[in-house]
Amino acid sequence: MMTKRVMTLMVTVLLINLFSVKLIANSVNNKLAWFQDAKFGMFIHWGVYSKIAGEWKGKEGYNEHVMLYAKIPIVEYEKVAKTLNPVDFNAEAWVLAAKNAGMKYIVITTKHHEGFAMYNSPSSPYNIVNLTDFKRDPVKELSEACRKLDVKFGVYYSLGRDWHDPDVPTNWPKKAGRSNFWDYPNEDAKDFSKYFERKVKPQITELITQYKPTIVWFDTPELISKAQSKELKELIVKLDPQCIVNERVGNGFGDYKVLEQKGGDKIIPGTWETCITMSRNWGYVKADTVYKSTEKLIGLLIDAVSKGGNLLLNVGPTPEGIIKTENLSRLTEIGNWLKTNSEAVYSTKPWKVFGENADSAAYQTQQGFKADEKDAVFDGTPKDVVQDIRFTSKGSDLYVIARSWRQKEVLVKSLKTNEFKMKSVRLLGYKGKIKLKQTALGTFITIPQKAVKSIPIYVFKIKFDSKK
Ligand code: FHN
Repeated sequence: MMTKRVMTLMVTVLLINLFSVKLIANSVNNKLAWFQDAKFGMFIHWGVYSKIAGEWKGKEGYNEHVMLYAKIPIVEYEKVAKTLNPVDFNAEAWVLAAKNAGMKYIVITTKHHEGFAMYNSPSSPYNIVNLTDFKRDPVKELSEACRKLDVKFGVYYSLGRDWHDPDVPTNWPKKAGRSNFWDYPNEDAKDFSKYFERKVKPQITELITQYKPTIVWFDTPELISKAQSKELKELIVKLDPQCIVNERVGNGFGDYKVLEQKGGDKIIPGTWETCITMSRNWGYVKADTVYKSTEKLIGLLIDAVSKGGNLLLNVGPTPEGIIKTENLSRLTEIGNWLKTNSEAVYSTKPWKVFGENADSAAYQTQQGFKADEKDAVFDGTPKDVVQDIRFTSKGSDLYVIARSWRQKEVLVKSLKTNEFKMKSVRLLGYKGKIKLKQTALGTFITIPQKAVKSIPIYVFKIKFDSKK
């Protein structure tokens, strides 16, 4: 028979455990709060592959995976690495481009699958400061520019692929599918733990201690063990408890989910981000001319936010350190759109539904509807610029976002007379009165002719009298 004292002790221990779990959960939520409000960031893919620019020995069609697809021997790839010299690199210019676009954070590739460190890595001499004539540390300069301009700074790190290291086996999409089997043919001899101890832990430690990132963005964690993911996450938390880690640290130890080259198809609970290219590739590819329109890019941002997520939009700077005009012009236009409409994006939450998609009838009868966007084969993002509606909310206010709307009238089926009594409706960026008619079908909102924009994405802010 358990004594009263033992039972009291057990209940106390249980309560302490419950309280500490709640504390940990709260601390994770607190450190994610800025990220959940930020909604929009810049992804930068920049490495030796940028110098190769998609063309190797006269053959085109490559991208940041060129070392793998062209089976470039390490000794040859190192020769290219030595020539990297981004003389036009200007960290503040990059950060200003992001900030002016309305982006709140930047994540840069500090080591992609090629294994080359784009920063001063004391633990690995295969890095830009040590090996090239550039001699400067671009990651240091970017982190300092971010701090100066109040943009959060994040580091991307390729965890389960490193084509410069002899001990990185892979299993995607099959055994050795993403390994360096041309320099290191014996896949079974590769010991991930040696790479993990020799390169991963020292480089993550130096990245955090040298640059104090607020995000560690891991990639391709395919063969990392649960214990290693846990050890890596604990190492980061120990070095900086405020640093957030994406789910690609592996085995469920991340702080937030990642989608890639696609949007969610529903409201996704928890904290998440989708990363999407502005053109066809992540890294700079000379022949890449397939850029998404600004209308499409804003549509992708709105779609992610309406489902509770962030958009990490990618640019691939040139080997000289320039963000291309095609990127900069779109970033400026996105920033201009956000100057008018940002209250419908930042610090918002999903509404009861994420939106209303164009029904096929309405879709077919669109006058002057823009032809399908010809997107890159590599992208999973929707191929069309579709006229539809997305919702975001802030407190009791509702934002109705009519995307790619080319008709005079917007029908919001979710706002039927018998469900909501509206106190006010206004079109962001337009001072005049908005005409609307509430019916049992939904609410018809007229877009004033004077308010028609070249980028037809309109935000109506609705305040409610009271919900019935
Ligand atoms: O193979 C990489 C790819 O090059 C790029 O870095 C993307 C970005 O999320 N991640 C991997 C593909 O999932």
